[in-house]
Amino acid sequence: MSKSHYQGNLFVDPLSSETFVLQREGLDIRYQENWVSAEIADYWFDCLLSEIEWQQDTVTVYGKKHLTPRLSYWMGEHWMSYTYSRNTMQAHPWQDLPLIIKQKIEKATGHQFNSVLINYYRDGQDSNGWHADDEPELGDEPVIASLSLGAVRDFHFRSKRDHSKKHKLCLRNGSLLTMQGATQSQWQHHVPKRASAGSRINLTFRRMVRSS
Ligand SMILES: O=C(O)CCC(=O)C(=O)O
Ligand SMILES: [Mn+2]
Repeated sequence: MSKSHYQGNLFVDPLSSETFVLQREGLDIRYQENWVSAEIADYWFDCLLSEIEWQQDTVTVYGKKHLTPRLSYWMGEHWMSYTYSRNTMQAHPWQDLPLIIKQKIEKATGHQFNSVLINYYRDGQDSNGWHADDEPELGDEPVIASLSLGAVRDFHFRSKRDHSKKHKLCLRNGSLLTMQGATQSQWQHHVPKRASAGSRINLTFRRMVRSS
């Protein structure tokens, strides 16, 4: 594990130079760099960029509507709806490539998923604010598998109880981050802006246990 992959002061259990697990204070994550080769990651990036009908959602914060600073698209089973920041969204049907990726991730992680939220960060000005994926639709202690394609971006965690407790990863092209246990109930995460970053697509595979 090199310093460039992880900055923080948690105990880290290195599985290999490119894989590590952090399990402490409710944070429970596993990061695998080069989960797919750069060649495959670049190919998937190009396919998704052209095949998905990207949307820019609105969120309501303190009664004011804002456009999210990224584009996104949500796929899942036909019965699914999801409420996020007072917006209820209906899942779009699965497309071939996300379904193939889902199956590959299920095999690698041993966890089953039934939906994916795909985010497209057009450049370093796009971002994802502090939040936790702790909606009731995801059940208790959800497992979320997050595949990164394209530009490297920082990924920060902070404890919900004590915002001064923070940890930071760099999510690289072709990497897979798995978050589980109490990660969503006890921690928040965000992707800050990054000057002059190129474009990036992130897929977070989730298992919805109920509709909203
Ligand atoms: O872009 C990422 O790496 C994370 C995306 C995320 O946290 C989300 O969509 O809930
Ligand atoms: Mn999230």
